[in-house]
Amino acid sequence: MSIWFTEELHPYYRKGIRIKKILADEQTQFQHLQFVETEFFGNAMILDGIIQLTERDNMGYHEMIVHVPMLAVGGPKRVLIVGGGDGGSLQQVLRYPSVKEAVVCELDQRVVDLSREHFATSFGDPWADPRAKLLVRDAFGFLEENPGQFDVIISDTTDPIGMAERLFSDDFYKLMVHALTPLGAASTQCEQPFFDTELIKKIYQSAKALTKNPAYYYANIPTYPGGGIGFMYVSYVPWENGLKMPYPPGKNNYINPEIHKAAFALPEFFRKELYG
Ligand code: SPD
Repeated sequence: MSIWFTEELHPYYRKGIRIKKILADEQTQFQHLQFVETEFFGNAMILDGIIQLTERDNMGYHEMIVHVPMLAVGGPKRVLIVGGGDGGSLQQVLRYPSVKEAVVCELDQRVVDLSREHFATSFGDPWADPRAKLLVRDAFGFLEENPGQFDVIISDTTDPIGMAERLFSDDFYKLMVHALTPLGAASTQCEQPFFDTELIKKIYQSAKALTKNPAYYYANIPTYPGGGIGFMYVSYVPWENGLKMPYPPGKNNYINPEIHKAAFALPEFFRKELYG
């Protein structure tokens, strides 16, 4: 079998990947969950018709969303991942020997179960690490119950549609910053400069009102709209602190010192929109 999957996140833009085989296709309590074997990108997870990750290009996303705040904080002990049921961010977090506990707050148990099965080649089984703790619940309540508890928070979410929309709100950013330790740092999935300029500006304003050194950075991921995605770094600690820190044990496939620094350089139209 060889079929094209076309993603239609935006009404004015489409992209496609060729699929060899459908590995799983089910309606969970929360969403339409699909795992497919693609022709070029390895296995991929699709939620409600939107590509979430592929084995071949997820490293740009997971290494950048994780290592930028982890390195900036230096020696983080307690880490929270909001969403992230596929295990990609967890795998990167657990590379740090300083981490004592990595909590993943994921709403959909089926995302975890099927990712363990279909991404085992890429991610191993990070859930088997005794430091990993899975909470199948909504993150809002958990953040509320845990003020000042986490050195790093990673908001590894879907797009701001339906139930995930709240994770892009001012209320969420307030709760997230409240759950950080004073010198902690957060990073959030923060969409695409061309397609989501107004949303990113709004989020930057929220982050600016809550911390001293927020900044937007970007990674190349060919299977996402526009070929990449950005992240909001949210902290009192400047992201540049991380440039001096050694990488954790294990192999990097995307981040290196040059990419780390360059990721914060923004195209002029967007830099002006965001920073004035
Ligand atoms: N438009 C696609 C955005 C996908 C963001 N979520 C990725 C989850 C990977 N852990």
